[in-house]
Amino acid sequence: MMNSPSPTAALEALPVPKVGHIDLVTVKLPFVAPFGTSVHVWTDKEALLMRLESGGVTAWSECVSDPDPFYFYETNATARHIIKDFLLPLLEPGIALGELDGRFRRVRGHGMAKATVENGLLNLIAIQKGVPLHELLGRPAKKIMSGLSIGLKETPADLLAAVERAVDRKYHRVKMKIKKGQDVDWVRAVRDRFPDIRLMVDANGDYSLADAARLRRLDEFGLMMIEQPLSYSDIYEHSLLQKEMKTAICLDESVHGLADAATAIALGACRIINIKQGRVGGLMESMRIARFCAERGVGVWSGGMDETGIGRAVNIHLQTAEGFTLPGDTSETSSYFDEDIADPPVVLDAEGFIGIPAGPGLGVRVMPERILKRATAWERLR
Ligand code: OSB
Ligand code: MG
Repeated sequence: MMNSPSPTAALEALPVPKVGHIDLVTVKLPFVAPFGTSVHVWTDKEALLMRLESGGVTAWSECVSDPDPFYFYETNATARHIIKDFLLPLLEPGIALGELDGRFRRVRGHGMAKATVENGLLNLIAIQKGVPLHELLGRPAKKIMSGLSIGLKETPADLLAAVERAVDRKYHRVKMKIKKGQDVDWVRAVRDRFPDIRLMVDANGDYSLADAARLRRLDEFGLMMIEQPLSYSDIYEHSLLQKEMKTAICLDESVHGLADAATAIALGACRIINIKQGRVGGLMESMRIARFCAERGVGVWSGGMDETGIGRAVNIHLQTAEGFTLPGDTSETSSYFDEDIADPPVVLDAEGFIGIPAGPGLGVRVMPERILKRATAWERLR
């Protein structure tokens, strides 16, 4: 196996910029339709945003936590607490980002909170340098593949209609949520109607090993992968299940960082990893995991947390990094929101690709009047 230089060495050497005002802003955006999973149904997006101001320049970042701990243990309230009381006090202008990363490691877990600060700083540095974020990450621009995540639907007809819309928009792959009792027949309905699409399922941890026989029935549908079939905290049992299934297992919830990815790969618990930059602690850890996986033939893709245009843009820039060979959960803004807080919205081109927003940093413009319209809390920390 190659031992190539770290993909984040140059980023780790960057000095932490001096930051003036720091604000935490909570916004609430209604979804165009409820988003159902095996763990919860969300009807809107409550996002914790961080605003950094430095010498007349403003940089935003988005925490990917939800207000509730149903997908992940962090919540918007715990993230606010950790950012405010433990992470921001470690900020020191002039130290290297790698040094800050090291200081953050003393705080165990809370990757979503860490990612909010780290991504905000990287965005700020990119804006100050006048370069797009992907360029700061050392990566050339490219067209990004698209993927839609379709929530649990009331009826198979609703599901088929949603898949049909995705196919018409030319999405590169379609993911459908499943849960116990809403799986094999629903997948068959989609497969019968769309025999050739790249299709995958996500169970959000709804099954146990006792369901192995049922899960094996999914093998006949030529799925790209099954995402997180077993418990949100499990790696070992997934390795047992993977030996029993033809379909590739993809881990989401149980990978919190590079060490978990290494464990999962060593055990053969998955053949694919969903990297949510927030869940693993930010862009730098995402790049480390993606490189690690690429060197071992494990595919990775960028997951989503139905982010606003801020987090959505972060995920787009991340996908220029080495290793992101599979289409991720990066969909059009309109699949979640009628009106987002940032412009331009994400739209697919005629071949289903997504262009990287042009301009320094994230490349999207955060619209102050839309933030004000959607804000439910605004806290100036300094
Ligand atoms: O499991 O990937 C998941 C959304 C919220 C919480 C968990 C998940 C999801 C998605 C949507 O599947 C991904 C997206 O479109 O952003
Ligand atoms: Mg998932």
